[in-house]
Amino acid sequence: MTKLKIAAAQIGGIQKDESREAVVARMLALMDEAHAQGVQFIAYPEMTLTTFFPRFYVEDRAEFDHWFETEMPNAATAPLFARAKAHGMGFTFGYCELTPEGLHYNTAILVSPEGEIRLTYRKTHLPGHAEYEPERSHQHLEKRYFLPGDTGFNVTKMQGVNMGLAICNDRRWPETWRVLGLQSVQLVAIGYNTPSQNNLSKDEGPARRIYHHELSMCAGAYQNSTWAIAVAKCGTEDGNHMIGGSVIVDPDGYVVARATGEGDELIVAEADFDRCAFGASTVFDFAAHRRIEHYGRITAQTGASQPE
Ligand code: ING
Repeated sequence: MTKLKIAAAQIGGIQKDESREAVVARMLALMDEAHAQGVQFIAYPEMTLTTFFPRFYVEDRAEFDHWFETEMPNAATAPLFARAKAHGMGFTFGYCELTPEGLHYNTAILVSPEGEIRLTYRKTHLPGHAEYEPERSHQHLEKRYFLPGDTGFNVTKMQGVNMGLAICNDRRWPETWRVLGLQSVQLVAIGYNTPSQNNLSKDEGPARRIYHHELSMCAGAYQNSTWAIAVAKCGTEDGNHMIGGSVIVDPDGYVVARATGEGDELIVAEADFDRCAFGASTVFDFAAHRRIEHYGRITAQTGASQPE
């Protein structure tokens, strides 16, 4: 019987001029609150340490290198590692990574209760665009500031649970979930920063954004018999609004916990990971039911072809 008390630590807006130390203090407050409730694993959002700066255009990308971490842990985040170790808590959070080779990634790490970085994941699916596009109501320049990740989707056994990571837009792609599912994942943690307005369509506002966010999370969890945590950085950052809606989803695709606000907020659930086994051994028994001889297009094609 493997059970863990798991939590999503939703983070409200981080303003451009807010220091990493101030953000880490907010993260520590949620970690302490989680510990008081017996939480054993806590997930923080994508790019937890800084404002969502890909909304801003800058000609010389090097001007934005100050949003990136060149080592991890570092002075600003060491208190987080120390507190988690003191609490015996596993955790994950996202940050912007600048490697010694000068490569920029949108990264998330999985850290064991002993303080060991067990997974480094670099965001695969970068939404938006790389150049300034005036026709958009706001910019979304992740393709300008980050490289597509080079890690792929991996699973590691931590605290007795097969855990995997993804980041934000990744949750919208079934490939993300299935590659993790094919590694027997039991808990997928996904941080996100999702603008509440589509920058090319006035028809797509917060309600539809929340719907598609939950649809993606519930379908992914159900179709791969896994628990899932989606944790937002949300609310307003320098006048720009992002949806909240952090959720914890069970292996049947049901939301078992949901954030109610758009600020710093902890949501908690008791996860019984033995519940993954039923789906994985019946309707989603991959070995018994999948027919890979018919799936070739998924890795042979990037874009869609047209019928004759
Ligand atoms: N944000 C958004 C996300 O995928 C987005 C961007 C929203 C793309 C809605 C497509 C549709 O949640 C990030 N950071 O990926």
